[in-house]
Amino acid sequence: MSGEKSVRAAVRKAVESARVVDMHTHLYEPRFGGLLLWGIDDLLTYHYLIAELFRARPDLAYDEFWKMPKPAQAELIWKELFVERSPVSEAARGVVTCLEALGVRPGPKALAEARKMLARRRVEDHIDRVFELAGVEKAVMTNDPFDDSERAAWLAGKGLRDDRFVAALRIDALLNDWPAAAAKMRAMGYEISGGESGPDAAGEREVRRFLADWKARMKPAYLAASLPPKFFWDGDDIPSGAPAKAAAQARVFSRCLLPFAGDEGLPVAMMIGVRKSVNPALRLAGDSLGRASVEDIEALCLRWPAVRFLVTLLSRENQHHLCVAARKFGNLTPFGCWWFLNDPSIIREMTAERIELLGLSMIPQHSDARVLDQLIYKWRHSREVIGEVLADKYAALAEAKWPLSAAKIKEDADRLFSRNFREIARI
Ligand code: HDL
Ligand code: ZN
Repeated sequence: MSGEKSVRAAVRKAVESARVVDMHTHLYEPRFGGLLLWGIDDLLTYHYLIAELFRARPDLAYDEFWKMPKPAQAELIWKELFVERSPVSEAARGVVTCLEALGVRPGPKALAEARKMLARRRVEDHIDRVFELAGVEKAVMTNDPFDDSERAAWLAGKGLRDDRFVAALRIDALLNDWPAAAAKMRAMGYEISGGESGPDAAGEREVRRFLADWKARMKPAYLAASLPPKFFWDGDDIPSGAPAKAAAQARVFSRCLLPFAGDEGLPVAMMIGVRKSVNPALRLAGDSLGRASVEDIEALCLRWPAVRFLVTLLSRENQHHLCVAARKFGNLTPFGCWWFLNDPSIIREMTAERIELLGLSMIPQHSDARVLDQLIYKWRHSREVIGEVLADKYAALAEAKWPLSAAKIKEDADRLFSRNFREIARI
């Protein structure tokens, strides 16, 4: 293969056609009933768009919005962000991409047309169609045993049946709200002894039994937690005077989670930098971000070399250091352009520095889709940008006369979009 034009075309084709293993979503198999969100009203009431509605309508009282039924919320968001204003934000443009891909003529009347079209569709058929349009082979879920409705679904024997969906054992409560997690585990029958500052030795064994029981039930690809910008992971190095919450987090991390992950060969996905509820009135839309300490992540990788860490950080300012840290530790793999970073301008910057510093040894994206249909836009928008960054790199190789083939370019793209994650998660 020679010539820049053919190289760029080959890269675009390889990236557009790569089958994706989407390593972090909030989707569910339809067996989990109402936990799976899909269709135009769920698309429009996505918390990203709710935040943008209140930008457009600062006069709107939060309670007035929250007491509206979902269709009315969707109609208001449609009116303010799609009719009164052009849908240029990433989350709004995403809805337009979905509508067009699903065959709904985009425009001010599209809401009614989309409702009519999707009202006739079975969710199982919609899953087939969306996965096909998005080029997604598997979607890793977010499965939280501390969530009462999710726990009930698993305990009712609603295990996974559709192998397009893969479980992930999400344990934020265990790390971020020890007293509440301990109380829930006791109610589930685990003898969690210890106090506000975390479990004692017997309690640690019970926490590991809890993890083992849910691993057996869910068969997760990895253990996952979202963490604040500053977190504590070393029970042997708790700063004097640290609050009980920090001591509990450090003990659970170093005496329960990490030994369990190491013994079981389970990767640990850490999503770091969330500052929860900076505006509580916005509910799920009310979280913000903060800069994390990559030095802590480096120390963690050094101390636990047998644990495979998948890490995504929420602050743009952390991204370059995370790439450098990954150059130091083979058990650290950066993944995705998460949440407020999942925007073309930042995906471009992050993908370029990752390719330049890590080559093909990283996972460029996950969708974080909360609504099934979002797989379409989150992957279409990301493939466009990631493809452009890769095309520049391969064009530069061609310029330097490096021999390239479409097959090799496809193999490289498949590493980025599925193989790297499959090898780390062993799925
Ligand atoms: O903790 C997480 O998994 C985050 O992705 C949150 O769910 C967040 O609300 C979100 O949806 N981000 O995209
Ligand atoms: Zn998420």
